[in-house]
Order: sequence, then structure tokens, then C-alpha cells
Amino acid sequence: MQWTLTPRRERANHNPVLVLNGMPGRGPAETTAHAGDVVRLDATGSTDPNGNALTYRWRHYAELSGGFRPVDVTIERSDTPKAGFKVPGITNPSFQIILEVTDNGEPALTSYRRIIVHAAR
Ligand SMILES: [Ca+2]
Repeated sequence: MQWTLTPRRERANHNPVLVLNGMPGRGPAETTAHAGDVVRLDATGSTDPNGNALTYRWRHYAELSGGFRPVDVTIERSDTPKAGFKVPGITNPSFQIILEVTDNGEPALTSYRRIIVHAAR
């Protein structure tokens, strides 16, 4: 076992840097969609400072989406940089989608972004 507590910075793993629907930064993205629309979820352009390989996951958090008994949605291609979902006919006030991107560094690190899709009335 090595007792080096502070590995040299260039050897330390760093979190993936995410681009969400073309937006850099860490804040949430927001958009508005009507029932029947297909909402585009796009993480292309995301990078890793260490050049690690990245794995993508998009999740819908129905419990955060508000309304009475919020409905769930199926995210297509939810394990790829380009995903999407169709807004159901009976909509929640919003859909809270979380992007999780994990690198293959040691230890593996995950970065998160959120997109809030407001249901148009
Ligand atoms: Ca990394």
C-alpha cells in the first residue's frame, strides 16, 4: 500500500465536463414542449480532462416532476449521448431529466446536469 495522500495533480482523476443541449456550465437547462413533442436530449461535446472514456445515462425523476401522480416517460437511447423522449398526452407540469456521465478513471467520477422540460398548455 502506498501512503501518498496527494498524488501529483496530473495523475489525479477529474470529473467529466458536460455540455447539455449545446450549453456548457453546470446549471440546469430549460425548455418547453407540448404533448406529443419529442424532446431532444443531447450531451455531445462533453469531454473528460483526462481523456477517459465516458458512459452516459439519462433518467427521468417523476417524483420531482410535480403534479398529482406524475407520469413516467420512457427515454429512448438513454445510454447514449443523444437521447430523447415523447411528451405524453397527460402531462406533468414539468419533466425533470438528469444526465449522468461517468468516466473510467480511478476512481470513476460522475458529473450531473439537469434539464427541466416545462409542459406547454
Ligand atoms: Ca476523468
